[in-house]
Amino acid sequence: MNIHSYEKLWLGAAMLLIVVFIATITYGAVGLGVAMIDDAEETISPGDVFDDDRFGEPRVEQVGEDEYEVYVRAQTFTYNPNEIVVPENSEVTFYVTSPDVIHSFSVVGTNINTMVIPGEISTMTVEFDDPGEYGIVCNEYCGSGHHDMEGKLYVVSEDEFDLTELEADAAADEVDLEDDVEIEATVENRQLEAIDATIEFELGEESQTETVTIDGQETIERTFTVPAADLGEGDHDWTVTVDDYEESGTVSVVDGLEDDEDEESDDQDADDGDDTETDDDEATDDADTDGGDDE
Ligand SMILES: [Cu+2]
Repeated sequence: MNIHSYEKLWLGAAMLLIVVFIATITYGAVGLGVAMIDDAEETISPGDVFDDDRFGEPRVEQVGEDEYEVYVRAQTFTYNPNEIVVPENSEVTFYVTSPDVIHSFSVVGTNINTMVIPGEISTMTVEFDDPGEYGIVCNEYCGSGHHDMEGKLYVVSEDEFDLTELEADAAADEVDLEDDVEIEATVENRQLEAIDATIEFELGEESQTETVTIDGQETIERTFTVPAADLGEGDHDWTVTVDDYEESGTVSVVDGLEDDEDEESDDQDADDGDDTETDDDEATDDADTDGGDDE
């Protein structure tokens, strides 16, 4: 049988191509460790994802000097956290799972690209040397909102990076004119190293600034107290600022708020039918009134 020389050439090229493909896949699997998620990895029941220590509250965590762990929940049709911030020169391990359907977690422009299967935890470790901004997209069709499923990954300079969290609120939204208005703030430093932070309270015209050092993985609590009388009746805006973080709200100072409440409790006493006590109270009240009249 005579085979044309060109045909021999193409046959040879086709054979070579097959060998190259097999070699590439083998190198990827053995050399680079590219693998499908399988049951050999840790599993999690999709129904327990929201109650899980790691995935119930997805977040970035510092685990070593330049080592971070990021827990991500891929769910219809968003990523939580939706914006991930890590520092440059860091080694970051991503743990991603899904409570609902199959998604993917792909960081555009990097080789982070994994399927996210309910019940499985996809794990990838990546090194980020330089600051940058990357889009995160889902490339597994997951439903009607699939095209909107996206997030952001920011790699920032070490100076810019922090894991500080501020929570602040008023002890009560309505305060009697005779009481104190209290604004409570909690500042958490989730990094391993101590940080210096400036806590600034503002309430109406009043303000207070304090510089604190918060040890690694520690939380501090501060309360800013202002007598309601100093603020006067009405609504007062408050703001708590810790470096770049800010929380704000409004407190109302009401005259006679407590009197209203007292009347309500008095009514309750009367209903209880403890007549003796009520009589005593009335007797005292009368005495007081008399005393006042005399003056
Ligand atoms: Cu999707």
